[in-house]
Amino acid sequence: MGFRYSVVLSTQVSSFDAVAFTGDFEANVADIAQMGYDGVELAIRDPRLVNADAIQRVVGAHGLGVPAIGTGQAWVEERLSFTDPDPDIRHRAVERVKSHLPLAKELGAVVIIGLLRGIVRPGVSQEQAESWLVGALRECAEEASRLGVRFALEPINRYETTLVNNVAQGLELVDKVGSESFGLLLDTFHMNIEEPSIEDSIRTAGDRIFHFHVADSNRWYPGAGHLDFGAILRALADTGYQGYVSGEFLPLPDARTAAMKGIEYLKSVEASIFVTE
Ligand code: LER
Ligand code: MN
Repeated sequence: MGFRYSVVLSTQVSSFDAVAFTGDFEANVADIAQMGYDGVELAIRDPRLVNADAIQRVVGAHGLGVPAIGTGQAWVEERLSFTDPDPDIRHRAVERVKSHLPLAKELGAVVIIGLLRGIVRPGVSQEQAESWLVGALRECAEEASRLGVRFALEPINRYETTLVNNVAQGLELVDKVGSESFGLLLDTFHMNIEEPSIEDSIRTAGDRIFHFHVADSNRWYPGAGHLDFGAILRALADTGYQGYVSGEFLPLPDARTAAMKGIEYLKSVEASIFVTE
């Protein structure tokens, strides 16, 4: 067996700091391929601002896949969210996610719902926010199913959102939305803060894991903190996960060094745990 590895690359300059690569798209794609990655995860604020054909051509020319498209910049830069008290903002957030689906279909990518879900805003009850969230996800699920695209919500730690912090809450939401097109993105950085046992939660999420982010405990590249990536990759493999293991870590000490050290470390851990197979 063997995992495929990818790393996050932003198609626009962004203020989200755990996106390792920004800037010249083609040069970055070439660099990432050279390092031994199998794919690039793309952070896209608005699909209308990117040239889908150019992306496909550049990525394909370097033999890389695109496992996932991140949408969080629409929250970071524009404050779109599924749980804003303003119905127009909620509507625009749903439309934005729907607008990612055709590109995701072309690229064979999962669309990520991270920060775009929003937070419980002052004056809004938790129940109300959750009900808006389920409604928005159902609307997206209908379109995703129609197109045959998968999308995934990422449980995010309590310091970044007040909605869906852990795997148990994520799975509850998956049940409520009730669509085969909708699953979870698990991220080891958030799991380290929120899960009693990262490995148990991975096993519980099982085939609902549509995508997987890796960063170490300090959000540096894997190997720079104290997470047990041997146990984590073992648990992920046991679920039958067929997707990519995608690096989303701080560009420290710089983006290239982090990406290189990250994949080197993950491949060595993988080799050691599957040595007998
Ligand atoms: C996005 O994938 C993520 O992990 C969040 O921390 C965004 O802030
Ligand atoms: Mn993440």
